[in-house]
Amino acid sequence: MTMISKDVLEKDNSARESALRQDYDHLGEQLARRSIAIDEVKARVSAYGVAVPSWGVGTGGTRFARFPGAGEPRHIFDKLEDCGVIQQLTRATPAVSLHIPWDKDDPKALLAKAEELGLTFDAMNSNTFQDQDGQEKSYKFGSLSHTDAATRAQAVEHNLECIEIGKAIGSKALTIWIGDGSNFPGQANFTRQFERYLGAAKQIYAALPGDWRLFTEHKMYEPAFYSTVVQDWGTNYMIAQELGDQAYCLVDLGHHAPNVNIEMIVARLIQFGKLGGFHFNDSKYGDDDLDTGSIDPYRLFLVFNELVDAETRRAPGFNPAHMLDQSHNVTDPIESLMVSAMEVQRAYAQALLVDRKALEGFQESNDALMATGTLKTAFRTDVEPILAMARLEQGAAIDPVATYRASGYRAKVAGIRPAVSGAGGGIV
Ligand code: LRH
Ligand code: MN
Ligand code: MN
Repeated sequence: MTMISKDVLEKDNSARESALRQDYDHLGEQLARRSIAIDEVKARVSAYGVAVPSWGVGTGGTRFARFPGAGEPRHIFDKLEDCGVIQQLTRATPAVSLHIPWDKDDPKALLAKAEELGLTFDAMNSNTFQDQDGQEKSYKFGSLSHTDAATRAQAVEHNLECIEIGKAIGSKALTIWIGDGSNFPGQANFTRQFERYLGAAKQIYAALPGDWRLFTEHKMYEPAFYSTVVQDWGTNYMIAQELGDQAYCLVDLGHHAPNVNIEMIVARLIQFGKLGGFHFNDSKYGDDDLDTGSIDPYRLFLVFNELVDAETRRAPGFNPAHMLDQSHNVTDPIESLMVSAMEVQRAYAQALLVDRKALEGFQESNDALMATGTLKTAFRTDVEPILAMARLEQGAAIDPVATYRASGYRAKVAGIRPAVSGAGGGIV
């Protein structure tokens, strides 16, 4: 089942196809002069996918307000349909990452809907950073690191349930992010709190199927503003080491202090076999959850430069999960997610163009200027014809946003899905 009619897609593509072919051939000639085979780059881009977060297709919000758009998804099945649109038009997002309990539903129905739309499920995300209606113990003072054993047990239990749901829908990973921490100096004993966290995490790890991976996600602050239990990649690495071979660190690009060298964190985690995956987004100040590549595309490229470096030298155990994690406040979330997925692909394609042999030579001879210029040459290359041709050949849209707008999808679903009021405040 396709969400956008083939007629609309083909009409928009046919208006753009001949210009694209000319651009692709021209870029092919330019790359050939650099001894790069454009078709090989295109093949790797075509094989690349980044998972969409189910929570990203609804309009996000800040702690001040949420301004819902038209046709907001009512439930996970609407969300999956929106994800189906994104995949149909970009062919860059074959999987969806679910958040439990936000997306909790009958696993058989979830699987059937995903199959119908040609989607699969990526990592499961647990949620012990909010209380749910009818929940016995509150997470106000923490979850996996709570002082109360029964609260910790409840949080563990929730993670085990996420694994069970994941098993039924073909997921192979669980991502844990907790908001636990403290707001006042002295409120929590750092050491005992972390010990409690590790104890609880070990219980979850013990229930992990043999072919699953556990991703723990660090974040410097928020919602806790004085201290956070899993605050940085150092703590995250210790967790992965303590838990075992199936435990890895997840890097959300927005979860670091401004100016932190994220690409270097990525390199370190790769070197020690603990890079689990990514939540891609962009930020200016904190965990802004802005569209990937919208603020600092060069940083995204530098992250991908590390990934392609690892891929090229076949770093042992290197197999990171790629996911988006964004909040869309002022755009149509479908458009933002399509553009973001393409930005991730763009960074990948650009990183594939880096002349690694030349770079190594410049590094060895300490030629800083030429080394950095080698990266810049790749970054400056406009790879759009490669991405667009990869889409066209896979039956997707040359210009996904244009096709999406031409389809009138948002207006159509707005006629079915009731308007949602933004009155009453904000949300995560
Ligand atoms: C925390 C986070 C984490 C959550 C998501 C909703 O800031 O990045 O990944 O699961 O946001
Ligand atoms: Mn995240
Ligand atoms: Mn976040």
